[in-house]
Amino acid sequence: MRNEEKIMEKWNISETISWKSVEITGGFWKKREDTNRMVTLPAEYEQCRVSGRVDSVKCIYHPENDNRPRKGVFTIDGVLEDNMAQGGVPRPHHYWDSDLAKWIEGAAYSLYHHPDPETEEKIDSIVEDFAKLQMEDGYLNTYYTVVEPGKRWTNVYQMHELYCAGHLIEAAVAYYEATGKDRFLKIICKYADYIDTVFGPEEGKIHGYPGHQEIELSLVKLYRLTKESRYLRLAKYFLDERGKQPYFFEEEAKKYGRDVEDRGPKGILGKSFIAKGPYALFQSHLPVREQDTAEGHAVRVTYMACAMADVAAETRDESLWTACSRLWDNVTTKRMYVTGGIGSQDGCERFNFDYQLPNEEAYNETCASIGLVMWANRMLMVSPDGKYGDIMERALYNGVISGVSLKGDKFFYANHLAVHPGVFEDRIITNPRMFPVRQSWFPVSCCPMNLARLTESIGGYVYSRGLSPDEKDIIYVHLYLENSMKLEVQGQEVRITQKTRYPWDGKISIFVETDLEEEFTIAVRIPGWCHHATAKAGEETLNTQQIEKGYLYIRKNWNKAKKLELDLQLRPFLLESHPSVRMNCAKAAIQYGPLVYCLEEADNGKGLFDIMLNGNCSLNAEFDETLLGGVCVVTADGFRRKQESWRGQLYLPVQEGVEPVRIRAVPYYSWSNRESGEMTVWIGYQYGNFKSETCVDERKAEENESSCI
Ligand code: FUB
Ligand code: ZN
Repeated sequence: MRNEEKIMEKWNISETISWKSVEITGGFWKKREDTNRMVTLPAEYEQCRVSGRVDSVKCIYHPENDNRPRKGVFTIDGVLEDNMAQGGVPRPHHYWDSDLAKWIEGAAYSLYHHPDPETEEKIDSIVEDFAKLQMEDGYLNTYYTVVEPGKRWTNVYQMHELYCAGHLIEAAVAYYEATGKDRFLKIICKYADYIDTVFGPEEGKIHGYPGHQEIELSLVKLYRLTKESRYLRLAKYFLDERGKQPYFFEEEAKKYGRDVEDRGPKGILGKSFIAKGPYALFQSHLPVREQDTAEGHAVRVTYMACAMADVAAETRDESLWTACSRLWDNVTTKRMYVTGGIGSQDGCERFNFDYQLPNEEAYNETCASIGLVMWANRMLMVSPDGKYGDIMERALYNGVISGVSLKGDKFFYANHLAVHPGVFEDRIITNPRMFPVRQSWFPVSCCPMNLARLTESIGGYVYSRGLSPDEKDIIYVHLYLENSMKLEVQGQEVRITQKTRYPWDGKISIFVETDLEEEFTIAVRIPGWCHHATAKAGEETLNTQQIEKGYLYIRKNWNKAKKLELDLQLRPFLLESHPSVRMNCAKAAIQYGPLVYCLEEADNGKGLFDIMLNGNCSLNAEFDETLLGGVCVVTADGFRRKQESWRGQLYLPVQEGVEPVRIRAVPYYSWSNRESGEMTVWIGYQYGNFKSETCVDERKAEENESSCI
């Protein structure tokens, strides 16, 4: 066997089954998709219109007519708020193009299964504005055309030109795939071709890379669509160039006379802000292949890792894949919340050191969890391993969809794991993206649009197709949701339909319709949380012990078997954190299937942080269709200290004595859809047993008073 064949043999790459082939037909995700299409996307468009984003592409802003103050180069929430408040023509922000692009992308996905001329017209009109905005040479960026003309590529470090370009590319690919119309795609290819003439290893080009990753993964998408190898080459170049010395960001700053130590208006940016090395905030402290911990801005890490996995898959690049897997392991075993939230630190929206996962202050940008889902999906394509599928599902059902209200028009940017409204009322948390209740919009509104595009393309995360060693098809099922999917296997049509009430019920029926008489494999993910699963193919009961890396492989003539029935036993259970997560010591969280639960004041009254469960408590799950759009409520017997027995004291000697309470927990994603109040995911937990009888009432008041601290 030749060497390269040996290397190829190691790779077991699958291909995604496009969102186009998968129609969501009912259940949990149909509701979400419908709300997304009918409420979220229109609400977001309206916000983009009112805030000036839609019109910004029309070039109606003229700097010479604008006397409003500028607040430094790195202008975020404050400047955007001023922009809105002061009236006049809004000054386009340097990443508004990306907001519009993400909206177009989400809306484009919706058009395929739900054609809607009005939405299509809105997209076409923005596309026409972009067409007019585009320069002769292909350059396309609103900010640098109307706000700072003549300064393109002078601050690739901070000003998001390549980031915006990446989102435009993703939008154009989606719109082309959804409608077959190629106008936007042609505009975007011209831009990508131009970018390829500007950046690269050749003499005379900029030897640089973006401050905010995104273009890399989008270039791989464009390559996969067009088969133009220069797009893949450029994606790889951006990855390879990152972290080389001398640092590009420093060279660029020097070239344009900026202070390399400038930390921006909030004092949190700059070369040396985090300890891991220069530019670690932007994952540029080391070449990507040498990075072994996830440092800095969380969304950037995920987008970079998506591209690393994609490029590794396309080019069979082992060291890139190894580095990507190392980052994955670091994030998911040491730096991720139980909800799949990542990036615990609000300053710079970044990762913290291992196990630093505070609950009230948790930042957990919705976009970062979305990035984690995208990353997990790409990991699955390179290596079908349930550890990726499990995290994809965890993030999706918890940290991602918590980002939008059940009605679809309010959003979380930061996703806390515990909330006490007083912390916000007293302005202890003042970050303009952190709130105790969902908001209609944010000056920086990356998250709402990101959520919309993910929800609308959820079908693309359900399946993939791989090959067995004897070259027979394997259809992987990564997610369980009601849908109908069509594909070709060995030249014949196969339709796969899922029927299920998942995540409320673990029974999943997968119907296979085909005339194909040859065997092929369906591989279903048995989630890591599932301790007991049964499966039947046709009438044959399968051995669910024979799981390979989280998947049960079932090879059959599916024309004969016709149906696969899976029963993933769902029961609520308690889980704890690694002992090094000090914030969660002596605490447990409730999980039911893929859903993480929380306590809300609306169900349990005030003082959630004093509630305790113990090892003997039995958890009960019951579906309540009238609550929060229909959810399983988990109840259990717990304990809490009696507030009234404290008689105005702050500290008292420890006493055994608590009152019993019946706790009611709801899925984390559904919290904050009723009156505002306290919330906690982690609940006090006693490993031993309490004496359940209350005894505080029997204490003598004098005793209390004499011994209080
Ligand atoms: O900078 C562009 C986007 O806005 C980032 O991905 C988010 O974290 C927010 O800063
Ligand atoms: Zn965001």
